[in-house]
Amino acid sequence: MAKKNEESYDVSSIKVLEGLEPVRKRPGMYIGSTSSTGLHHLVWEIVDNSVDEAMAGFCTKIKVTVHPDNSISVEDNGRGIPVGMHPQKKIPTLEVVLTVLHAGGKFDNGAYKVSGGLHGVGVSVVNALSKKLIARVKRDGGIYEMEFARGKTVKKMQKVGTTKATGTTIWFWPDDMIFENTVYDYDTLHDRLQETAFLNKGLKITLTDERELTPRTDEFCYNGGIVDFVKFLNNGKEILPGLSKPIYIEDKTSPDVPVARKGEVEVSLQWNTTYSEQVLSFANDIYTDEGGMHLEGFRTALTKTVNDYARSHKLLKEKDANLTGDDVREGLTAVISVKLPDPQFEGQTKAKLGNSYMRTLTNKIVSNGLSEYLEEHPNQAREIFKKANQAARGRMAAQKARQATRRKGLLESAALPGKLADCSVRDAEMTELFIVEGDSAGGSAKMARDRSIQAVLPLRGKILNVERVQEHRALSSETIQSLITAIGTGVDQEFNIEKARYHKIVIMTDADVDGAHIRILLLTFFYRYMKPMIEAGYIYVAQPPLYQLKPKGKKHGKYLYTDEELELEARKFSDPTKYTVQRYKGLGEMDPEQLWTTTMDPKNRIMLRVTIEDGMAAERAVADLMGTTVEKRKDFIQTHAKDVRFLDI
Ligand code: 0RA
Repeated sequence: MAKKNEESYDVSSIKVLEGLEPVRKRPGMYIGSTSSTGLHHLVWEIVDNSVDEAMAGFCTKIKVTVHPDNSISVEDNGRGIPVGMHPQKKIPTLEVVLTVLHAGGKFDNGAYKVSGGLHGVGVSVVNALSKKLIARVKRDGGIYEMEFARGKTVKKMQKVGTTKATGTTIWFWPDDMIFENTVYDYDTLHDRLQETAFLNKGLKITLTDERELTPRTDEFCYNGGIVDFVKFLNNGKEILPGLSKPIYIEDKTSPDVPVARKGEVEVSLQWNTTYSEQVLSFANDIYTDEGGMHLEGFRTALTKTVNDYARSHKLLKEKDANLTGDDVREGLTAVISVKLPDPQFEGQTKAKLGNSYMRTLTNKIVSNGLSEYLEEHPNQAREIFKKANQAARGRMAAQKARQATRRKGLLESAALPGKLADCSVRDAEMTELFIVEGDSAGGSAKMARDRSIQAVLPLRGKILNVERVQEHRALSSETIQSLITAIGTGVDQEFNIEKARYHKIVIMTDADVDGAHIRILLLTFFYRYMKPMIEAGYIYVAQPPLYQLKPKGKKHGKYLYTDEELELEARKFSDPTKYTVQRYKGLGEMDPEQLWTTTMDPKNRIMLRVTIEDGMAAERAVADLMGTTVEKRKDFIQTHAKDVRFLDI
């Protein structure tokens, strides 16, 4: 990343709008929420500003530090926030940028900026929501410092030294009057900053955690950019022969194109031998979870180019039907990253790129780049075709399998699986289906349940890992068929949430590694085949107790659900001869009455609702866990077996 020459900055181009009171009054409007997500948003806001400097060619390094008191500093070697007097406000521009809403004021005409939606709300928003903030700027030969508290200036700007270097350091302390908690999560920072580094080839981002006795540091710098990103996503998976080097396509509009239609497109692709696709799209470094024009353009180009190649090279015969988009994307891992001066973010979560010219541009660039690649790499082209053709056959087989189940369903008039112990109430809003591991626990659950509203479906053994087989195989598995018929919604094109026979589907497994495995396999099934059920909040995980602690001589004790609870409770006795602890290894060790009171009784039980908080993380976790590497999966299951957070897969 080359540093451009310093350019003079016209301070009058800063647009002055309003003070910071509205931000403190309604923080959610500016950073989405005051939960942990909002807390981390403060970091993204500052880092995005530094990344803007990088995209404009002025910054090569960003250093993020979590200090022992959970304050954060972000240091960059960009141009530095301007320090000259602001002509209207008669205070330093630095102070304007930090105390006036929407005073970002970077009018580098046609520059790509990280902005849109909750992004790019401005450094002043971070200032408003910090109990203390120190800004240090190196610019115009000097080092300047100023300090704020809750958005108000505490120390006026001062020159504290001289330097030839340029850059900005923002050090802030999130306000505990605003945020529910002010503790930063290292993994969250790690993952996002790594992603930012992947998307900005050559930009060096370091992350340091000073909260530990021995500070942890990670350094992200990828000279391969999104090619390295794709390799990273495919790490541990078997790659299609000859494709160990991901395909890379890049181009941009010519200089004479007006700003309103200007753009750059970068795409990297690599197929693995699994059956799922993982295509991540970004616009100006923002993850576009809902896709949009760039993704549409990419998809159309990919399908058409592969079909055209297959036709012209006689891989597809005249009588053969075209490959579908799904066929071509089976096993595909790809990253699409576009840059444009004025991105429009639309959709439910403002995560869908709306600028329609980006569809045409992406389509054109990907079509040209990919057809050139295929012509120049005939062996790879043949492998890609083979994979897609195999997918097409699988798809046709799956279609037949579905038609068969539909016919069967009609003939046997909604035959429910024999193992299902259904409930008597028919109003889905009131009813619950417990999916139970093993016949014996299934038996206990059947006896324990409230038969009017609770149904029980015992599963024998493990369910198929749907991530590793083609759809037609998954759908012909007996266990999976019984799940689908019991739930009633169907899958794929036939999926209809209105037909759900229960609005609570409860996964109830043993509290051991096997139980955790079955739970993940079930969640993977729901994620891949019935995602709207997760989105609707219909999927739950039961929490059976891990222990019962009984005071000596007493018949009944207290049920405990975590190791921490056990420790707390045991401490109340301190003399270990005064109590006994029973550990429940499986549901089968509880009698029906215990199972009812601890785990199934709606008045007492603890259930966790499965959510998809972050679509991309979910996508990655599922692919990671359920892809081909056993090692990664084992690792995850063992570390997360008792960790309820894994639910936000
Ligand atoms: C206003 C104008 C310019 C840069 C910045 C702000 C700026 C903000 C942040 C926040 C973190 N790092 C930053 N780096 C720069 C443009 C300056 C110019 O044109 O010289």
